[in-house]
Amino acid sequence: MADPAVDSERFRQKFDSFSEIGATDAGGVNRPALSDENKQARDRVVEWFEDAGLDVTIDEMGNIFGRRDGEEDDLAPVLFGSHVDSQYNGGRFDGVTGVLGALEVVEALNEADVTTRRPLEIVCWSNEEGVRFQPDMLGSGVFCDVFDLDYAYAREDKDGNTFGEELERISYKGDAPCEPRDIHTYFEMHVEQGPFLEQEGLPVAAVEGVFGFSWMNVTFEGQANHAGPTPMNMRHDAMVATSDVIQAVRRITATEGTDLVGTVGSVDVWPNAINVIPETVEFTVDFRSYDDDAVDAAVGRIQQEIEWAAEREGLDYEFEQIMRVDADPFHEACIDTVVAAAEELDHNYTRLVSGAGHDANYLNKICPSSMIFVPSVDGISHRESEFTEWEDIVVGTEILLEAVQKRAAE
Ligand code: HGY
Ligand code: MN
Ligand code: MN
Repeated sequence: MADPAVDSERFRQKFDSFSEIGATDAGGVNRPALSDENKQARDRVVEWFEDAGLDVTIDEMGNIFGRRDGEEDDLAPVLFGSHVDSQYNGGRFDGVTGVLGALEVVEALNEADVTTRRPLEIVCWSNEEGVRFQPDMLGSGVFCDVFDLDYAYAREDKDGNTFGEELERISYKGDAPCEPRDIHTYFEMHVEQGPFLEQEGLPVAAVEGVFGFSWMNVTFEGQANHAGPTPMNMRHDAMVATSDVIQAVRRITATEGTDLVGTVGSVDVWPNAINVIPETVEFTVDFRSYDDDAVDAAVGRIQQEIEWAAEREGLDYEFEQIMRVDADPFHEACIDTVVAAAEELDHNYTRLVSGAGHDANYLNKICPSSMIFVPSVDGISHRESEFTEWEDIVVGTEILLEAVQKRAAE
């Protein structure tokens, strides 16, 4: 009997047809969590999981699991997968590479008629991106007891729709409990979303851990007034305070820690009119670092900057830290399994830390976990032009196949 092998053509046909769901004209995808396009993607995942002979379960958070029996079925499974929700006008490789890569691993084992000692489960997590419903990694976060179900169901998008309502609307509010259970190992293959693999000319990385990060929401409340007659010393301009804080984010990243990054990615202005002094500005702040002390120091400093900016402008303000996930090294034995797989398959590799958050951040709290990265062309992600060379995805999937078999034999 032949060894299980990745079938590049079979995998690529699936990947290319999956990329047509919610496709944008510029070559990306628009499949935000629980949207109609996300439902179409989910339906396709369920269809393909079933076609591969998997026993499909949907849990209370809409996480989709496909189970493949092992010889000793009562042993804790090896779990592997990622997500298919996307950014608004995001890339078609983010998340999907890991879900369809996991499916290809199952197809390869099916084709070779191999039954692993431990059962296998592949998974598609809900709301990893956190753009429509904050915070991100919500489905895996409830699964790992980081968030409770009621909190998750109550999260609202900008139109006031709740996560629970939208999950019901797309018929993915499953019955299976979404809670921690005994998992032997979690693997996640994902595009790097940064420049390092391409710069090193390498096809794959064993991921050693993920940055810690903080997501914050800030609202400044000033006074709308006419942009013409209102003297400058009588203004309470929420936009001026916001611009002070945005500059402070950049200053803090230059002076706290060594790998700290900071972003103000979303700004909503009211009434948002050319001749009206902005009354309300609501914006987000995202700080990340592999050094949690640097993240905490940055959060403390930006809170102070927010207070000072409000005082200067005579504004009220609200500050909320909506999520804080710690920097976590992955499990050494799992990292070593990925390295051993790369070496056995004779692929050059490196070891990297992830600046992007992943569901593996949370799985790492309940079971030994690690990740496999494949390169992002020009280091681009969260943009429609996100791209990864197909042969790199095949290399990553071959390593995932090998690593899964190793851990499933333990
Ligand atoms: O924000 C992140 O790093 C991930 O895309 N949710
Ligand atoms: Mn992702
Ligand atoms: Mn992403």
